[in-house]
Amino acid sequence: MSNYHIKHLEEYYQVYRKSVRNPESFWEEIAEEHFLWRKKWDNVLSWDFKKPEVKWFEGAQLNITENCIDRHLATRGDKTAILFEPNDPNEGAEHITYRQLHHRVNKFANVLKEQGVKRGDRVCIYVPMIPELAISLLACARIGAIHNVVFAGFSANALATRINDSDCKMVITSDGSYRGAKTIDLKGIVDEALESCEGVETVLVAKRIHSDINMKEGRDKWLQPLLDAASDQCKAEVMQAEDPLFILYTSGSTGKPKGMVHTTAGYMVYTAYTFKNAFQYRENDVYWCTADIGWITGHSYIVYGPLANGATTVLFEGVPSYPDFGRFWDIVEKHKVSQFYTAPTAIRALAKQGLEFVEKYDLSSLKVLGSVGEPINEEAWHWYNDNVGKGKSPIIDSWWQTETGGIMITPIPYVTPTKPTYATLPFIGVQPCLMDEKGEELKGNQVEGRLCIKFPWPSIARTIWGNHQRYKETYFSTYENKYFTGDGALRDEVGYYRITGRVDDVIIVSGHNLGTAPIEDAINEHPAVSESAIVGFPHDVKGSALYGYITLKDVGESRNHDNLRIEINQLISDRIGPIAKLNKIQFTEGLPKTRSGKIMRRILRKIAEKDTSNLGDISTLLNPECVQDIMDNAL
Ligand code: 7RM
Repeated sequence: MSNYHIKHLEEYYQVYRKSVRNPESFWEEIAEEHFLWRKKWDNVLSWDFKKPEVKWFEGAQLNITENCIDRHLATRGDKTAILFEPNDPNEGAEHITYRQLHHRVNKFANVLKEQGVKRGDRVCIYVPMIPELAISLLACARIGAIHNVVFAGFSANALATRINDSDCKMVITSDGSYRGAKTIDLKGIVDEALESCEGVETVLVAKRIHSDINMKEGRDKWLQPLLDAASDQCKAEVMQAEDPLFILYTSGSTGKPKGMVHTTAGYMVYTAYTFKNAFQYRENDVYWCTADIGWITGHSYIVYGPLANGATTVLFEGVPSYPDFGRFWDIVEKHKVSQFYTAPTAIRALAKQGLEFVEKYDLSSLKVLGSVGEPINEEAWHWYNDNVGKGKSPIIDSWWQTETGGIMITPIPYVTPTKPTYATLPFIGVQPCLMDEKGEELKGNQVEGRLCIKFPWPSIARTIWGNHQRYKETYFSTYENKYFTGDGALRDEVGYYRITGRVDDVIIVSGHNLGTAPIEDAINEHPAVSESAIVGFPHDVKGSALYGYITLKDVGESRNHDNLRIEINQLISDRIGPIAKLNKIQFTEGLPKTRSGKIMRRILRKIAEKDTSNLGDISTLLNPECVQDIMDNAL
């Protein structure tokens, strides 16, 4: 038991050392003591990063839903598993207990079976943030079907690509979805996508907005009547440890999206163990991650990790700005949220709104604040720390990826002293290293390089669906025998890691390697600045020079832009050095972002390079309209 819940720093170092010296016996002990197995493994780990091939707990048999639901029934049957907070606060929250979740997942699983879904089949889930979304993932897992969740903000084209690539035979969706004051015609998007998806036989439609939609005879079926008629008992399919649990697409910098494949046992063990420790979850806590289940953060830290720990996990349908910018804090107060996990983009958007929205609410239930998705800039870190955490809730800046399945580098709250903008120390069992351009590992502290992982952890993605070669080339070919993350990082004098941004964002100015994060950090400290993004553009003397796109807090900022430019460069000069001063500064109305809130520097780089003939597919952006505006005003 002792290793499962880390409580102080010395213990962290001790358990960490153990996990690195003898990973197999370490993970075996965790797996042995904290999960329900139908059969134990024959072999804890076999791996070869050259092939690449990784297998954890081979020979073991289990079903992840028995771990996330059934085993809690005896002790937590009446505890809230999922706390659904709808888009419209007046609709009222819905508490789904573990017992109710058990019934609903079983019914849904039986419907899937009746509709011809078999073990190993792929099911596409294109559902907004309503309980049916979490339940549909679990229903697939119950019967051994492989879920492929597509974020319900993606276009018909993006949806069709993902359905076809993984050859899904069924799509689960809803009539429509709410997004603040707007509704979205999801079923219409599905209909359009399916015009180019021949393999889809059945579409199950949940009712959410009660809109008048088209139902295609023989293909489309309303979900509710099928659920009503189904039995609430469904035996869990006994799965092999390495059977795929799900596919989740992540966009590559070039080419089509990559269907990352996660398997069952290792993913379960790692997401459960990281959840328990990175959030210090205790039995009566209410935990809330604001991500969408359409991203890996939602898979691992709304659904599987929390439920495997018998936690109460909030599922929020809405947006931070509806009915006003106090919505997050209203929910924290109402449900006495203890752990709150969000993204820097959301923090910056809320910080821009001023303090009155935060100060109105009682946030004293909060114990842990989390950040994920992008480097959190210093200014946003302090805003979060001071105004949300009131200086007493540690911020866990957690670094990880769709490919890693779970959190890899993070402070453990109340254990690891935090440091703004630092993800700090590797999680238990994670062996990061930094590499230089020549492929040599940088030893010791105070070094900066490319972030790799030397040894497999249980939830590493096993392949790219249908393209193992691409998996090998993308992650295991840059450095021999190492998993390459694509991120740059530095290690400070005590061994803390700071992620400096994607390596393709690293800009070499007059021979100096500059990461985007520290420069953006300095810029964002300026009181008039809301957000910024830095890219390089060709320069005859420096090789590359810096181009900054900056969004001001007050769009109609009346101050002289030239003065602002001088002040901003002065700040950069003070914080980093004159080498990092910007050659060009363009003030923008907004920055292009992915649907999960990451700034798309690739597009900004093209504009800075004056190469806008091929911007790639911008239709999946959150705000494609800002691209034209940026192009029109480019310097
Ligand atoms: C969980 C998630 C992965 C990329 C990753 C980084 C960036 C994520 C942090 C971060 C700095 C962080 N999965 N990233 N977390 N950068 N600090 N705490 O976001 O597949 O969608 O993205 O996101 O570049 O490689 S993801």
